[in-house]
Amino acid sequence: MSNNSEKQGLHKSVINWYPGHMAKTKRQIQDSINLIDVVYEIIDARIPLSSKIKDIDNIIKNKPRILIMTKKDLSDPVITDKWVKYYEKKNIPVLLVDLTNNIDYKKIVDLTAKLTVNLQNKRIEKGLKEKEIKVLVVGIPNVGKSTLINKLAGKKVTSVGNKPGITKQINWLKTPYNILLMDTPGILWPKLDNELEALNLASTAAIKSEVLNIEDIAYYIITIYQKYYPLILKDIYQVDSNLDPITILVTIGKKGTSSNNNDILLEKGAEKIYNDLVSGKIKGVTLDQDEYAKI
Ligand SMILES: Nc1nc2c(ncn2[C@@H]2O[C@H](COP(=O)(O)OP(=O)(O)OP(=O)(O)O)[C@@H](O)[C@H]2O)c(=O)[nH]1
Ligand SMILES: [Mg+2]
Repeated sequence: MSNNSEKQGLHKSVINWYPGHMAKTKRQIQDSINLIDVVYEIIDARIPLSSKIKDIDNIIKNKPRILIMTKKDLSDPVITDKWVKYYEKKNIPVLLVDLTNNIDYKKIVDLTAKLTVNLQNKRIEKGLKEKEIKVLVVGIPNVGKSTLINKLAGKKVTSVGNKPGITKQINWLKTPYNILLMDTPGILWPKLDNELEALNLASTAAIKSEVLNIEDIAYYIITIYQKYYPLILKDIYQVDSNLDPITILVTIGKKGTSSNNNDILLEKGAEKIYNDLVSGKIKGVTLDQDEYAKI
């Protein structure tokens, strides 16, 4: 990886992105954590390692937690299964969901009720009525926090979008399940000093493509396809997966443009590769392969 990165001119100094609202959100979460009964920690099934907030345990302390892996419809099912087992082995309750359907989110309601049954029973024993369960929904940008909240609310109560930074402030939102949800802006760690991780975040639009460089991101995506998913190159893009990544990008860029300028073709190819992955047109891809976790 470091060789590729040097070739592409990817320097650590560029990967220093920490908008002010993230630090603020983190502080606000820490200030209200005592109110919270359950935490939904949201990660993207395509990057189950890179999308996990590094200091999450410090933020959410020992609150009951459900690790929710979204975008199961977009990830590689074989590798995803390994990641689910990896987290389950760490005794973290994991739910794998596709938030584009109307079924999967119900598993979240059921597990929340299970995790809070003791708390509710204690109240009933004391003659109190069941309390509304306060849930913190936390994760990096663009993993589907607000989409999940809209599903649980049964209607659009918060904005969603396929780019980072849609949610700008903390909001409390009601659901019909006696669950009150706290939507939060995506947070990241101050320095993205792991290049592979930064490329994974950029390839799934958890950070803006401008934070790195679209050609570097596309080059990286091509290397992933070459190593793990060569059929995507062969069948979807009709290119020879054994060519070097730059030639592959230029070849893809040629489709739909009359230019002969290789720089323009490279840029067009890079944009196509990036947009096709980010938009979900390309499915069945996991960027954090199982070898990274030695699972
Ligand atoms: N295919 C697919 N798309 C999903 C899924 N969950 C969310 N999305 C899409 O992912 C994008 C991001 O969703 P949001 O709910 O805005 O993400 P967020 O975590 O709230 O993002 P920020 O507010 O920017 O932190 C949207 O385009 C959603 O439609 C899923 O399970 N499958
Ligand atoms: Mg949001």
